[in-house]
Amino acid sequence: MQFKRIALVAVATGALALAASAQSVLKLAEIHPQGYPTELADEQFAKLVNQYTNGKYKIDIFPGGQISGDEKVVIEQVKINAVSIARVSSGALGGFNAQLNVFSLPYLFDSADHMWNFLLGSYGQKMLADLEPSGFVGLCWYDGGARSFYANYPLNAIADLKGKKFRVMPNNLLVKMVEAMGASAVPMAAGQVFSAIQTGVIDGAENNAPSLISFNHYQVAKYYMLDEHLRLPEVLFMNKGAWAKLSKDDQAAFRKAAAETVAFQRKAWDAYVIEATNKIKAEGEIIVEVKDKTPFKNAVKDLVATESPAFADTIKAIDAARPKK
Ligand code: BDP
Repeated sequence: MQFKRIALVAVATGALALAASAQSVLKLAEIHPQGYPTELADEQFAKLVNQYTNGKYKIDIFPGGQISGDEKVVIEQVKINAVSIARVSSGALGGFNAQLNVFSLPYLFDSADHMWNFLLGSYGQKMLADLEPSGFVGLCWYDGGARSFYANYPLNAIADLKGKKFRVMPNNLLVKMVEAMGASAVPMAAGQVFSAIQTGVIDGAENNAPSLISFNHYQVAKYYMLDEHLRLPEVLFMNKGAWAKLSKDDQAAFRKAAAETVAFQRKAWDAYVIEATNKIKAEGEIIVEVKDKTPFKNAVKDLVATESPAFADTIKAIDAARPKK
């Protein structure tokens, strides 16, 4: 009798251990804090993966730059599978997968619709698949809006950039872009920008309105000039080895989950851009609309002409995705 009970307990404990080991936990890195549109999409992705794999996979999100405030470091962590999944800017991932640098060409897309026509089309999806030689599996694109300059001194026109120092993501094309516009570029991790502006190491940076809030930059840079020089899509991607360990069914579940978060993120993004813009205005941010972007486009014309041939096929597909007027 006693023996039987022990045997039963042993069986039950074994089953529990099996259940525990059957659930795999994957880490996901996100530089933005909880509630930011990409972070909400990460959460949605985690929820759907769990649901579609019947609880087999749990994704633990590390938001707010907990893994690192430097996306280059985050990507290196994904490369060695210390973290299996991350959401980063294509501006940062371009350092590991050169085809993505096309997005670092200023004024590439006319609008968000143009960008999404391209990203959701066959070429945009192929670019995700082409992350593979870099050791990654591209899961989906997210919206990162348009990036514009902001500074701790008044910005009204391109001439105001002259001789000033602006932070860019560590990426050569972005350095050249800022230089073509007349300023000096200081490549730096996102996590260092707040104190660099505060201490006067740099005069400003460039980003979308939501990031002015998530990184608190609106507190140290009160002038924001909406020249909208870049649309850098965000990318959700995974370590290739971790992906290869998933069964075919689980891979399909991950893909389905990622695909379903895209519309969710875009909706959250559009709503948050308005909310973020209103919030920084209420906090005293001086926002200047740029009615005529021609001087900005002219300043980068030669740079775009020099750099474009390296992305000829992609640019052809981007031109073809331009919405008909
Ligand atoms: C934000 C992106 C974030 C980048 C950041 C940056 O969402 O992934 O790290 O820009 O400028 O717009 O580094």
